[in-house]
Amino acid sequence: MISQLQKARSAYQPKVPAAIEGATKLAEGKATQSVADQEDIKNLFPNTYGMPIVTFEKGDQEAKVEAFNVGIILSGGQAPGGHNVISGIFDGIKKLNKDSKLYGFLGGPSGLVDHKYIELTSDIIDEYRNTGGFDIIGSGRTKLEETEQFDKGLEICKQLNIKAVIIIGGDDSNTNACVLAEYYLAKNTGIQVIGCPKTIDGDLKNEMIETSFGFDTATKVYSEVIGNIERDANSAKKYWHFIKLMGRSASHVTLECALQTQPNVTLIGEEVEAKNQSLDDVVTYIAEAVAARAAKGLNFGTVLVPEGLIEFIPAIKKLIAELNDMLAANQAEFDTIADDKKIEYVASKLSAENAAIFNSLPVGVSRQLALERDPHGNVQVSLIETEQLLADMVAKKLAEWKKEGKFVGKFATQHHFFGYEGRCAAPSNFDADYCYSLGRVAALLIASGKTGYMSSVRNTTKPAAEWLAGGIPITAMMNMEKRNGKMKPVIQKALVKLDGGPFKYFASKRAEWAIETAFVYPGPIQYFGPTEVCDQPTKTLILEH
Ligand code: FBP
Repeated sequence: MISQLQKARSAYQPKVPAAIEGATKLAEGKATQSVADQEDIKNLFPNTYGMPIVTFEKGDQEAKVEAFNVGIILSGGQAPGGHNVISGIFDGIKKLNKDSKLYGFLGGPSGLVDHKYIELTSDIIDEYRNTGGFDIIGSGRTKLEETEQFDKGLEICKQLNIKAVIIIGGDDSNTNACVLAEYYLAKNTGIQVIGCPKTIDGDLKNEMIETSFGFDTATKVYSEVIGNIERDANSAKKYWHFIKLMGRSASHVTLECALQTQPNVTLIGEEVEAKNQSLDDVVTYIAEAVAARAAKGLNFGTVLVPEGLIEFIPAIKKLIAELNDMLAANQAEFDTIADDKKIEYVASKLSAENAAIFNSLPVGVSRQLALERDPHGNVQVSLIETEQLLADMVAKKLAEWKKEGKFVGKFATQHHFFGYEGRCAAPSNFDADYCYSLGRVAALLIASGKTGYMSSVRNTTKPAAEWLAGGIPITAMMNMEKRNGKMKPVIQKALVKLDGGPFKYFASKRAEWAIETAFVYPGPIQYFGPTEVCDQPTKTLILEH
């Protein structure tokens, strides 16, 4: 059974750039170079480096294209709109030749390696149009980086006569897509690899990729509930709500939600790092806002905390960097240590300075930092309860201030973490249109023989008909970074720019939002109704462009 909304929503026809509605022609721009470390990236990607940016323009007549088969992979965390990327690819390849076929590799990149797949037919695709989730084929976090994995992938592609693999993923997965494209090209396999920019975190973006899909919907869902909490806070007038928001590293989600809901305090990890703040500085900053409102009789408020905050605090960042190197160098020995002795072992291997910081952290936090990593080697920040940690530390500070007469109010807290709630929401009109268009463009890139490209749809603050469609060489987004103790080519992560429009606007308003009750209640995503209610892009996009 499906809900009434899903039923109505399945009939929605996503909007696409006018340029790709009918026949298209390809325009090639100038050669590109990587954002940094050009020599290293060029040496590592001799076949896919320097390719031009390409754009699809309105053409005169539909080119005759032979039927071709495509395999798709969903990689990493869920993001609203994944099903629309897939339906866009499906419609795109069928439009080029109705005998083309789409295969979905199951459970993420491992599906390619383990030869687990299904053919996606129109019956299946129709069930999933405009729905949230990645359940059509499932996702996973297996890292595609070994040549044996690539060769296993090649076997199944040959068996299914697959011309191209599309990897729908974040920065790490698209980096791997490029490595795979390079490998298949170097081996002359004839198999193309195309990437699509996915992540609710919003940190896979640059001049040519304006936003990653899912960010729009997820931040609208979080903003709806933050608004509801603000209204509750303003009604009951007795709690400070500490709300942690997903975004493993960058604080884009938190910043966007702040722009939408105008909470009292918003922490931005990138600023904490730039100002070289300690955990105590952050706690003092929050406590000052609480005390200032208390002085006006306002013993309630909202604090937004980005999930990645901990990693931006310079002292902790240094600690994590040493932990990464130390664990990479001592992995074999580390694996032999009994679980209850691991924390002690880690502390004994750190420099005195970092060991002192490590030992000063609450046990839950040090455990997370030292022991629990995802397959890409990232700290799993979503498991660290920063919102609770900060609320407790602010309470302690305010108790001291009370004794000194610096704080006159009451301080009671509630904690929330919003992340998973937004990752599978039914895509907003923006994400439904954007994702479907990304899929259609990916199909065109394949038909044009491109490999090592990411599907790109730009000009997204304008109506969809005016969006620009094309492809960006993935190598153009790369630089060298240390991962698991080694320098690796990776897509440069887009962090919040402190001199960018969204942060500057927020910074100009936050003093007022801290003291006043300037809350905004955005309400739920609207799928049907006036365009100014239903089709608004994020404030981040508007302020950036
Ligand atoms: P992607 O970068 O793969 O899109 O995932 C992002 C994210 O949603 C982060 O915001 C969060 O820290 C992480 O995934 C949680 O991962 P998991 O789903 O494995 O718990």
